[in-house]
Amino acid sequence: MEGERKFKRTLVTSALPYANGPVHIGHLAGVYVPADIYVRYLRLKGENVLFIGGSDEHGVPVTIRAKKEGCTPQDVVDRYHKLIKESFEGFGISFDVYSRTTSPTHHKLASDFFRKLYDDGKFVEMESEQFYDEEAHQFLTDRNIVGECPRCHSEGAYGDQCEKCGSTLSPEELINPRNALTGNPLVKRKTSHWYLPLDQYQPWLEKWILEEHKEWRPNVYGQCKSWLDGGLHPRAVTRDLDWGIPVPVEGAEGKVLYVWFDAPIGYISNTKELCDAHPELGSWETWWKDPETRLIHFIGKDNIVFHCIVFPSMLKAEGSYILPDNVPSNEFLNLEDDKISTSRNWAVWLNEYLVDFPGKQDVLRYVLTANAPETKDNNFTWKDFQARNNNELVAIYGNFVNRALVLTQKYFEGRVPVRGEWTDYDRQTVAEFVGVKAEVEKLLDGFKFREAQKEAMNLARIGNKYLADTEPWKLAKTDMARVGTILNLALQLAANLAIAFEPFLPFSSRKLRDMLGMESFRWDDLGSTALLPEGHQLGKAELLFEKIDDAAIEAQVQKLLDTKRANKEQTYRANPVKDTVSIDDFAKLDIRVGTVLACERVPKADKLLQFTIADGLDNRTILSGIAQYYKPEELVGKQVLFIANLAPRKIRGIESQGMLLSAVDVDGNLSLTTLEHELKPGSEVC
Ligand code: B3M
Ligand code: ZN
Repeated sequence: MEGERKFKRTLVTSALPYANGPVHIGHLAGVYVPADIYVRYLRLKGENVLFIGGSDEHGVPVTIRAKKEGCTPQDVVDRYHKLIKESFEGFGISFDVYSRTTSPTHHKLASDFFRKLYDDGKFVEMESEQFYDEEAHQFLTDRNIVGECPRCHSEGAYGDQCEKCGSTLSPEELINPRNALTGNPLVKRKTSHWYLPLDQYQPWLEKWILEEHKEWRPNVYGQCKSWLDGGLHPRAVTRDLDWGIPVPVEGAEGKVLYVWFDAPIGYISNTKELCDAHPELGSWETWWKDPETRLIHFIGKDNIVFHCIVFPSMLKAEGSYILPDNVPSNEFLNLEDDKISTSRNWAVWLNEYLVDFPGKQDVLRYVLTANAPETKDNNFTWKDFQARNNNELVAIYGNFVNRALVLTQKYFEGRVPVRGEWTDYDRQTVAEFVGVKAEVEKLLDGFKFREAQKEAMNLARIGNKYLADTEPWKLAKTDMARVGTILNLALQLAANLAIAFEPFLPFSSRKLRDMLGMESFRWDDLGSTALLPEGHQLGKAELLFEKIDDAAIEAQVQKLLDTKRANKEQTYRANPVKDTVSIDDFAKLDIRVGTVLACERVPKADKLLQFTIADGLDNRTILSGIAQYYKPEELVGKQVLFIANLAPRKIRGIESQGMLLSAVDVDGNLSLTTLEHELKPGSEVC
């Protein structure tokens, strides 16, 4: 059990983001900021720790993006790997390595890993029927198949999910399944794949997780339990796809490792790349195979099953690896009460934030931690962002530090004053802040980052209260020695803040250390009242944080409103275009303008309307199935388009002499085509 084991080193991984789009605040809040806080904390304590990151560059979404943009999958991942890496650097996410799953090291390691399991007989090979596009000579994955949703009947539902009604689907359920990109119809064809028989690992997983890891976060433990209670099934670890790591087995041409098989191995490959380049860190195998290594995976909640069930089963099957000690996973962060969505562009993109708020990385780090979705989904709003900056960072932390420094400049020429006898009140203040260290440690060790940051902020609150209560500016005329004692303590507190906040707000902490001219800088010094020696010369006082005004916030809100509007204009993909026709074929259709002289319902037919149309020759009767959409009286007098030479047909005993043209959208909304301005009846469409 946790706590009884002794560890020599900690290996921290954070989920490898898909390199098919930029990263947003949801990523930062869910995974990278908490992981970075944890790693910085351990480093500050002098522990042996590595922080592994990288891009996940395989998988279907990359290929879809490439096809849409008319470039290669490699182009896509090159572009986004760079952008993502820069965003993380911008926010001070302090990876020891940030590599990518297209690297040769990874391809070899993942391929060898698969081959070992294959040789050891750990997979089962099974045949199944999958959708196949005969024209493209290609099996299609769930995401590449679209069709009509069997639940809400909207078009464009994916083989795994309908985005309109949110139902989870399998491709078999779609009505009229087609290739999402080409619109080609699909057939079923047999294919064979390798499966990891998770059912065989079930008893072991039950013991390992449900009995031996009761300390995991309730959301993580709960999700694992419900997977296990539902019974595990074999999972395919290969795919028919041309983007990924080729399956290293003879006769497996055209097949690659499933992205969720290779991606977690990326943690291992990236560690290997790092250790191979820096032998002083020890061998990668020590980090992954020595039981004295503690392995921690930081992930988002949609990745729990892969990190707690699938990957550990792979590691167990391989046999020589350690297993994760903990998998701190966050819930989701919403944005302005709406689910963050890459496809709907509903996000605050990190690369854009860095441009819009230069130098304010810590503000976002602070707000995302203060609002971290640790136990339930949480919400980010720009108003809250502004309030937390102005009322907490500026008014509490920044204000305290600034007062301590400016007063020291004013009365002591920027030198740490001599400390006299402490009063009872001083001692009480010290007692309060000395306890902060143990409290923050307990919270960080338990992955409670939100609470931990709050506790760190309390140091600044204590400082503010101390200065407000002791009012050194009033004593300056009468008791300079007392002023010195007060400011000495205030400065020691400020130095404590620089340490306590380093994991959370590294940029501000750096700035504060520079202002204080701090040399010693260790976690263990937290709680000390002698961090800055008497007479020590401080640096220049600058503002740690600045107010964010309404205009900056309104600009961000406006950006989101623009996205909402753009989404209303296009949230779907229209049906693929039908086969090409020649101009001669088109010319055979005689489309004309008619004026509606009369319109009435057809008795006993709730869909039909009967129109009398003036067509510039004789009037004609046309039936149209649009009664659900229009009241007959509102159409009289309108000009419409109709096909004049369609063979007449009898419906309900009435002859319909043509067809009115209407348009219908994917949601089933219908509009009759009308004219932009009036023309003579019988005018021809050309
Ligand atoms: N790329 C999914 C994600 O970005 C996936 C994580 C892989 S971690 C090995 O949410
Ligand atoms: Zn649906």
